[in-house]
Amino acid sequence: MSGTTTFTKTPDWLDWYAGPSTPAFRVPAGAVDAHCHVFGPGAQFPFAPERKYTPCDASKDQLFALRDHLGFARNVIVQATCHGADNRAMVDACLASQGRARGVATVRRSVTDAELEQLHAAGVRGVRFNFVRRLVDFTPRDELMEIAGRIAGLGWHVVIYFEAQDLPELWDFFTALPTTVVVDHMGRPDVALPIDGPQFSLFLKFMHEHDNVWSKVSCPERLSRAGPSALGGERNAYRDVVPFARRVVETFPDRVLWGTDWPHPNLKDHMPDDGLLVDFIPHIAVTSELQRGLLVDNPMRLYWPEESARG
Ligand code: 0GY
Repeated sequence: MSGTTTFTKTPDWLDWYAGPSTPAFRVPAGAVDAHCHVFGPGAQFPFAPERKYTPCDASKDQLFALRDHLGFARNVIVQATCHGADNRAMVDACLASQGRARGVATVRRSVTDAELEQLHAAGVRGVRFNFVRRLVDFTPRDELMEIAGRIAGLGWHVVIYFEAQDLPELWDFFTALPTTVVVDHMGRPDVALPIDGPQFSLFLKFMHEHDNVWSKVSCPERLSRAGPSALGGERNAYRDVVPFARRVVETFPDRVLWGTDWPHPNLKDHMPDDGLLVDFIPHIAVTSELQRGLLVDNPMRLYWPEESARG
């Protein structure tokens, strides 16, 4: 027996977009793609038994090729739920990056201090707590709070992923976290609702009242109802998400991050052209100063503080 497991993708799963276009927008020198993943390859890094989906392979070399094609300098590789708390694929990518990737891990209460230190040495700077029910099983809050207390000592932060309708119920837990807290994809607002309505206002209040809370203004392709259709030939996709992301960028310019979300797990309707996603950036960060904060200064402060001018 070779011991190698082969995996079959979840039905209807769309592979990542091969041959992405060259963005019209040139990201500033030193830009960081602060939300992306690696999947396997499954033959080398098997997917976790408890996963809720089986992805296509998306290797570190393919991620680094995309980084270079889009003009980014660095990546933050976020542990995807299909790998559970087995961080080996993410760690392997960080170690191979020659210092150009940091990681966000998933750990369980049973993780040892030595394992946390190993993750730190590999480039991990945060843990991800996922509250999206289609992606993970429930983890008791006391377990998560215990992990947060332990990783706080390493100077790490907590990345949280949740759906907008769950913020009220999660508020007390989130606001008790002892670290910097980074929200994935603006807390997944329903962009068909008014930007000044109760749902998005609660998210803005969350950031206003807690200056340890940051947000990724990522994933327009997940949030959009309008989809990727371009207006008049302009590279102007996902325009219904623009007011939401722009509001967050302009209100909290020092606490925002941006990422491709490559290889875009769980998309079944359309797979974005990552070049078009980069061209979303100047619509939400409309000055070069905002763009520099979003793409360089903020992620450097969080993930490479030792190299950051403002660290
Ligand atoms: C994302 C979004 C999703 C999936 C995951 O770890 C994951 O499986 O994050 C999703 O399905 O919405 O940020 O990649």
